[in-house]
Formats: sequence, structure tokens, C-alpha cells
Amino acid sequence: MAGNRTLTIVKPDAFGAGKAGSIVAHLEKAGFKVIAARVLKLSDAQAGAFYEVHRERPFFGSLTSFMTSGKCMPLVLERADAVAHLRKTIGATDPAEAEAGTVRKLFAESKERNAIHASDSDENAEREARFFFPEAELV
Ligand code: FUP
Repeated sequence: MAGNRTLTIVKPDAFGAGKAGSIVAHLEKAGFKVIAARVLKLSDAQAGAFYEVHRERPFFGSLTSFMTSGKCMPLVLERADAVAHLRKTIGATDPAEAEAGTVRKLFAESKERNAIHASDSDENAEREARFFFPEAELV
């Protein structure tokens, strides 16, 4: 994805509360273009595979049960310096620590129910985009 794309997910807390439209509008105002989008309810196996890196962490069970609790909306986004810019736009993992004006400060409930995911590297952005979207939808 050559450094200009990243993967985000509007998580079940925000999607279920009807905040997806406002969050996508916020991301578009921050300069991101939507390349691909879908709405789905993750299975336990999908949530476990997506968060495989956290499998041994104490919060893994709670995180996967939250992520499978309702529909979510993954999107591939494009703009210059996409990964770093999206991380800045969404704010710290815990909304209590997120800067004013960030997606998590505006829309998240807690460190776990934190409204949005964003890839943390170009390598993970590529892996996570392919997790949700076939090649043909990423043109
Ligand atoms: P982030 O990259 O900001 O989404 O945060 P991490 O990759 O560190 O964590 C992934 C997800 O695990 C977070 F979005 C929320 C959840 N999490 C918890 O529920 N508790 C924790 O103590 C840390 C992370």
C-alpha cells in the first residue's frame, strides 16, 4: 500500500450507537479518502486472528468478546503519511488520555470500548487490509 493507505475499524460500541457516519465524516475532514468499506459482525475466530498479537495479554478475552458483540465497519483509507496521520487523528488508546478533537476523545467510552482501530505500521496496514478486503476492492 506504499505508505499512503491504512486500515481502520469503527468498533461495535461506536457502530451500534449510530456514530459511524460522524466518524467517517471526521476522517474525511482530516483528509482521508475511503478506498473500501464493509459492515460485518466478526466471529470469535476472526476477532482472535485479528488481535493474535494480544493473545497472551490479560485483556484478550474481554477485547475479543467486545469486538464480536455487534457489527463493526472496517475501511481502507488513503492520504499522505496515512498510518501516522490516522494514529494522530484517533488519539490515545484510552479516551481519558486522548487529545481534544481526536476521534477517541469525541466518540469513545473507555480504553476497551474505544470506538476505533487504526493500523500501527505500513506492514500491519497491508496485512489488516487484506484480512477484510479482496485485492479487487483495493484498487
Ligand atoms: P491501539 O493501537 O491504540 O488500538 O491499542 P493497542 O494495540 O495497545 O490495543 C489494542 C486494543 O486492545 C485497544 F484498542 C483496546 C484494547 N486494550 C484494552 O482493552 N486494554 C488494555 O489495557 C490495552 C488495550
